[in-house]
Amino acid sequence: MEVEMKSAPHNGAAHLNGSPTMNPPMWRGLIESYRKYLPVTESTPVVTLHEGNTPLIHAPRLAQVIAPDAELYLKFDGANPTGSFKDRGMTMAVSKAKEAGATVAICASTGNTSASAAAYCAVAGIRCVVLLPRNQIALGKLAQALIQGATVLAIEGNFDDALRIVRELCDTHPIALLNSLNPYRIDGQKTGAFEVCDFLGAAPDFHAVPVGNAGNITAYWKGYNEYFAEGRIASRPRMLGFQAAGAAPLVLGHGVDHPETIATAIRIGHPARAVEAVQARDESGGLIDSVTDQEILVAQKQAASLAGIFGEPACAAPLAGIAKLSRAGYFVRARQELGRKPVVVSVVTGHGLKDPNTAIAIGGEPIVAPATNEAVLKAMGF
Ligand code: AN7
Repeated sequence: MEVEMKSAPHNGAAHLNGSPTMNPPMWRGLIESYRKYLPVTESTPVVTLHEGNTPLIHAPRLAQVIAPDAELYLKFDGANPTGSFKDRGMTMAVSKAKEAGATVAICASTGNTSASAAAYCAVAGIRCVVLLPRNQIALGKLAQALIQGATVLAIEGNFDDALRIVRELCDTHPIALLNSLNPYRIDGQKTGAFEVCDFLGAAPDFHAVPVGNAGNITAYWKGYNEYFAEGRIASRPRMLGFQAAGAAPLVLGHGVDHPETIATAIRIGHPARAVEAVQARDESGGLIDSVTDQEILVAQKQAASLAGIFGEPACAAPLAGIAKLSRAGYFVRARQELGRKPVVVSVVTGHGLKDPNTAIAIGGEPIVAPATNEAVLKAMGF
């Protein structure tokens, strides 16, 4: 991977880079690392928390159980500063908002966007307002938005209602829109595809993502296309998008007015980037399918207990989807065509600690034991 080492006039930590005590030097965030692919200029103020550069983790034990005919890699975007992939889009969107002189920014959110927006606005000194569907936000995300100083509005409606309000307010007031309708969000998030290719040295055969508002599948497909057009990769992956069964407008082919799923991050019935998501599916020869909440919870536990990766429920949708495709022989066929196991990347878009309540509900109760060696050995089954 190419990491530019030029001085960064807008990066407050720039003096640390190249310091003899830091070897290798600190990752400077995705704008500095992928600057030539991003719509920034030398005068764009870079608002960064050093997001990106998240690990791509080979997960053979998990693959053995959910997709034995695939080489499975998890792109752990829960390792971003606020714990989700939204930081990739937010460093771009907030940098551009600051460049444009915005003083107030707003977003609707199922949680992660609000946590990320609040953090980057805190860095930028921009007032942040977030609209959240009341009682439908995972605990950690709400905590983040609140402590990072956003004005948090719990809307008596769902995400789609909140997004409609936000769009209308931004049309009529001088407020910066931070949802993924903002094209800079997509540009930031496409760097996830660059990292996958840079780390693997090639494009994967399949790329799986959870789909909610459909910004991320749009962004990844854009990123793969840009690397392909430049000749940095020789092929592009098939895009595999997965929605929760109770919130699956792109599978049904029409909007869902009352979306329901335990994966609150993707509890979205009218995705803003539906057209682009379908385009990514069709151009790549991929698919968008749905999985049940039960399948999601099983896959969340499997990823945590077989790969050590604790993602939030939404990230388990693609893993459940991969398992479903595997059971239907999808990867056996790909393996026969390729003459090797297909490389499948699944993005773990948000950290499991975001939603401790769901994890505890499926994780089971601890075993209570007296504080003696004997009791502990007994509890261990020795
Ligand atoms: C963990 O935060 O929509 O298809 O408002 O938090 O790009 O919407 C979050 C979405 C996947 C879906 N995984 O991505 C929000 C929000 C996690 C997420 C998605 C979300 P998109």
